[in-house]
Amino acid sequence: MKHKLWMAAALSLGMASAFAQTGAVDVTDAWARGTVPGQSATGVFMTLQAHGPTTLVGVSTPAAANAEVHEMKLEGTLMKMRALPHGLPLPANEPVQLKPGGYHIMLTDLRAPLKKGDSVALTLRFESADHKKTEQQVQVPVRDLTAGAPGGGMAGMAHGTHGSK
Ligand SMILES: [Cu+2]
Repeated sequence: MKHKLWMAAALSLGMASAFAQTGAVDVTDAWARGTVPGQSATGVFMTLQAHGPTTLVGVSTPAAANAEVHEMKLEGTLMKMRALPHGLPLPANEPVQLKPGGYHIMLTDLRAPLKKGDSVALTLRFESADHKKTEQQVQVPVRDLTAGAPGGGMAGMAHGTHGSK
C-alpha cells in the first residue's frame, strides 16, 4: 500500500545532499554558480519536492541585494529569462528541478564574488495551497564557475586556465 511511496522517499533521501531538509519541502542537490570579480549576478539551482501542493513564492539571501525565481526559455534562437510573477508551483511529491537552462534562482547585485567552496545562505519562502506561509533556510555550496555549463563544463570552457591566484 504505502510501501512503494516509502521506497521512493527513501531513495530520494539516499541521493540527497548533506543539505537536505525535513521541512514542508525537501531541498536537495542545491548549488550556486561561482562568479568572477566584477560579475554581479549568478544562478542558484536545486531540486525541490513538496509534500503537498506548494508554491515557491520568494527567496532572499544576505549574499545579494536581490533574489528572484526565474525561468529560462528558448524563444527562436534566443535564450530569454524572466521572473515568474506567481512563483514556481510545486506539485505534491513531484520533484521540480531548478537547473541551468531552466528554472533557477537569480541573485543580482551580489555583495561579493562567490568562490568555489563558499556557501550561500538562502531563505526560501513557500506558500501552500491552503495559504500557509513557511520559510526554509538552506546553505548552498558554491561550485565552479563552469559547473553545469553546456557540455558538462568540460569542452570549450578555457576561461580561467591560469587557475586562481
Ligand atoms: Cu535569471
